[in-house]
Amino acid sequence: MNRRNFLRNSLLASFSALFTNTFSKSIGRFNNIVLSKTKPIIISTWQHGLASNEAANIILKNNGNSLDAVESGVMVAESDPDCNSVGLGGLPDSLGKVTLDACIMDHTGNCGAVSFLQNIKNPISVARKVMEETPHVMLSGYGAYKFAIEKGFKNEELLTKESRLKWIEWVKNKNSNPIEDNHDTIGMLAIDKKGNISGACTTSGLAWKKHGRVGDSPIIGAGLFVDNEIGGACATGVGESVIKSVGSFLVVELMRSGMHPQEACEEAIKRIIKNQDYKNIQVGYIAINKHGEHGAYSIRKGFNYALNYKKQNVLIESKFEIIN
Ligand code: SD4
Repeated sequence: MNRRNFLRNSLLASFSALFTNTFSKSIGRFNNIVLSKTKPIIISTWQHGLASNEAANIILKNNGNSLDAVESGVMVAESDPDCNSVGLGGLPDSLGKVTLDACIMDHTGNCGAVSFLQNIKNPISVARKVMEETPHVMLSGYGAYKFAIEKGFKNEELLTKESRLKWIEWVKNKNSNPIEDNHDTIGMLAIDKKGNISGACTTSGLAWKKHGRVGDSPIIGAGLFVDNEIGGACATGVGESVIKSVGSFLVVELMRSGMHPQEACEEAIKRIIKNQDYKNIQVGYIAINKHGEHGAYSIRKGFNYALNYKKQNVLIESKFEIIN
């Protein structure tokens, strides 16, 4: 590097340090709790994130890595029959079939996914096997099922009595509230003690969806994205809107350009509002950056997320763009 470039780079570095400092002070308004700059940290979508965070935290507390943490964490929601939008007990599609989507991504940028998977309770672990034991990123439908069975997963009926009754009700009336019926996907991001970030996202997708429909949750860049140098993001809500805006990738790229995770989530939601018909939909994002700062934002009221850091595990109401 010549002297001129050196001086220019030094000036840029000082300016950016000053900017980051001022910026960090000004972003205190974004979160309803004090900004965390703590590792480990775990953040996940919706109320069931609380129990899932606990499981992830056991791994991180014992010096485990973030990949194991997010897998074990979201498995709690997948295995809970009362979680109506994830794994066992998930609301079915229009034919009464529970079809699952999931993906996982680690700090090296490696990732795996399954989509349109049936009769396997923990799709996140199948996604991890796709990542670790195949040269591929995603397996789908019967192929994903066959792979899971080969790897020792059990065939299980995932349609619970309660979900079946809700489906019968829907078949009779064919009316559904797209906002009310469609939340509970779990997306989780974690940073371990080494500072490595991983993420996982798993869902039964939109209730009463067309048979064969795949949402954003198994799609790297849409439902989940992690870049260990920058941070990670997850999405929940109407997957079509997230896919169209490549939501989680967008949030991470906005953080790369200097935005705090809160600002990045807000900008990604505003992008949907600007470019799409958002009237009857909900989308929410959560994000963390490399420093352990977090953010969350949704189109409308009602989205919440679970944050585990500094020995606390709390449910926080997300800020949102519009009231109804
Ligand atoms: C999907 N994004 O399949 C999922 C649904 C969801 O909270 O996130 N619900 O479109």
